[in-house]
Amino acid sequence: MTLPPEQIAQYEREGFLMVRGLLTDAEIETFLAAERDPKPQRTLGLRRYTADPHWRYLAMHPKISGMVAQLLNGHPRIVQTMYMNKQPDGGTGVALHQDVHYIRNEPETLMACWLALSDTDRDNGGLCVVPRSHKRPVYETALPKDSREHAHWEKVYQMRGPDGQAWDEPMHSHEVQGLDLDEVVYLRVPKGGGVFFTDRTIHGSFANRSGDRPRLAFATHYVKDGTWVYRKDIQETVLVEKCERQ
Ligand SMILES: O=C(O)CCC(=O)C(=O)O
Repeated sequence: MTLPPEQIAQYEREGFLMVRGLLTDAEIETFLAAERDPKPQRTLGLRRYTADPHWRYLAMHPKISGMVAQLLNGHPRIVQTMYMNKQPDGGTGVALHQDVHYIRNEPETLMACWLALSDTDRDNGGLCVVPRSHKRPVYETALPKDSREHAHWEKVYQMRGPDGQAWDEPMHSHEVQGLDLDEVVYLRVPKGGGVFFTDRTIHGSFANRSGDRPRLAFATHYVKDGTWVYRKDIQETVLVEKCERQ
């Protein structure tokens, strides 16, 4: 399964692309069953895909990584993976942001594939995007305003440039400023579907207001081979194996 030229053009025009049927129910159940039975060694955070075969499977998935290769027009490397199990009745989301704020990279090739492991929509805190925002400059940011919608965190990251220079950079959760909220599109992504988006595409999510539907999602961030990632904790990227570039 590869992306036809119209879908690649749509991604380039809109800054995101939703594709249904990327994962089968069996693939999802295998992942979720392993999550229900967590092993103590699985504490690698954003790099868990390097040690956990279930996380690695999703990050290296041949169908998905083949599409990523098409969209990047080159060979993908994995930067990080995240599993987001957003619980009903108030599990919080990630405020509207551009990934390039959190993960500076050069040349700027960072992109994500966000996979729905349950049916997702506005009610259970599904993914939102701002179409065509990827062609805009990087936005100003400020702390997220509503703690019922978005959790707050802060952290100091070690950075290292390609010339070996090292420094510390404090970061915190934020939301982009000056956005017209009417531009936000609340996606309905069925279980097994996914959304590809660029590192400038404004995206995020809100709290899960459903009474009984967890919002389960798995995201992998990729760069094109040859890209420098500044953050030291995720600098050691991993080349996708057996990626079929179309
Ligand atoms: O699903 C969410 O809540 C946000 C995901 C996100 O920010 C990402 O995958 O980069």
